[in-house]
Amino acid sequence: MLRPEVAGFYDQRTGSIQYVVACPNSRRCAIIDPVLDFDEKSGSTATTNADVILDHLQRHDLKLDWVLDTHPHADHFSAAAYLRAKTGAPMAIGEHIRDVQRIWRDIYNWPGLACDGSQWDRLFRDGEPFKIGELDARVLHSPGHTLASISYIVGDAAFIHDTLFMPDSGTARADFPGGSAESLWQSIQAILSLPDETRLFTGHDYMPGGRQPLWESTVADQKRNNPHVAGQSRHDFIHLRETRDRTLPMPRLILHALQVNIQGGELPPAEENGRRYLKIPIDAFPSSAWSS
Ligand SMILES: N[C@@H](CCC(=O)N[C@@H](CS)C(=O)NCC(=O)O)C(=O)O
Ligand SMILES: [Fe+2]
Repeated sequence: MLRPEVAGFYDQRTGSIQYVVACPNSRRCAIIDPVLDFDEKSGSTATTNADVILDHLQRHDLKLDWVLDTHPHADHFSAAAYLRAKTGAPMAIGEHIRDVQRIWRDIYNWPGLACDGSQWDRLFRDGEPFKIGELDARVLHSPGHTLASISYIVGDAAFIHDTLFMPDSGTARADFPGGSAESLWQSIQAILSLPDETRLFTGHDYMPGGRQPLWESTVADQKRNNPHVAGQSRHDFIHLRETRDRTLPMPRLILHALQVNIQGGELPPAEENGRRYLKIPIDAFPSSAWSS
């Protein structure tokens, strides 16, 4: 089996990992989960993270086949639209993005939002195969954290985003609109049924105990060492996940980010004064925990 070359790019501000997965033979590649920088205090955007990735492509003589997102992120803006505009590469996500668009269209009271996924060039079905150069890639629908979440399996590597984190960090939360701890459990079981030596690349690392950021594990490692799955039953996992989720405040940027990410990372259009604006719903999540 052809083994992809994987490079991870850590965004310290959001604890996100962005990936370049490359075919060693053809020098063709995909970017997964790129971040568009946003500072909510000043309302400023920047393309620092995405430009580091573009620079990496140039230095390693890589040609971009795809800009991929695993799910509509709740903690940062996607840089997919920016990277498509810069490179012309097609942008893709899972087909259930349409369901997520409908949920958030109602939360934002946004009747004009196209909820057909037409903002992307391709919507992937569960199990759908595709190519990155000579590499065989396929999609595994992995709902739970969001309704639309998918994992990308490329050769012996799986990009599993917000399902399992590093073994010392457990699993992703499942309490966003459309989330489900039960679905997350099923999605995790499907990932753990991949071969033991599969390289797993996670979507976030929050550096527990102040350790260095890490993002690569294996199926065997997760089965042995992740306390959310090792020796857990489905019932216990759901209980643990739901109990913990009730204590977690919403991500700092969830209300900013979803309105951008359900449009593939496209910022709202400028108003007549040339400025773009975000819209924040008030009291949309009355039962959510407050940040201290
Ligand atoms: N403190 C972070 C939390 C972000 C967050 O909720 N991350 C999600 C993934 S998008 C998660 O699963 N977090 C698990 C946890 O915080 O235990 C923020 O405000 O952005
Ligand atoms: Fe997420």
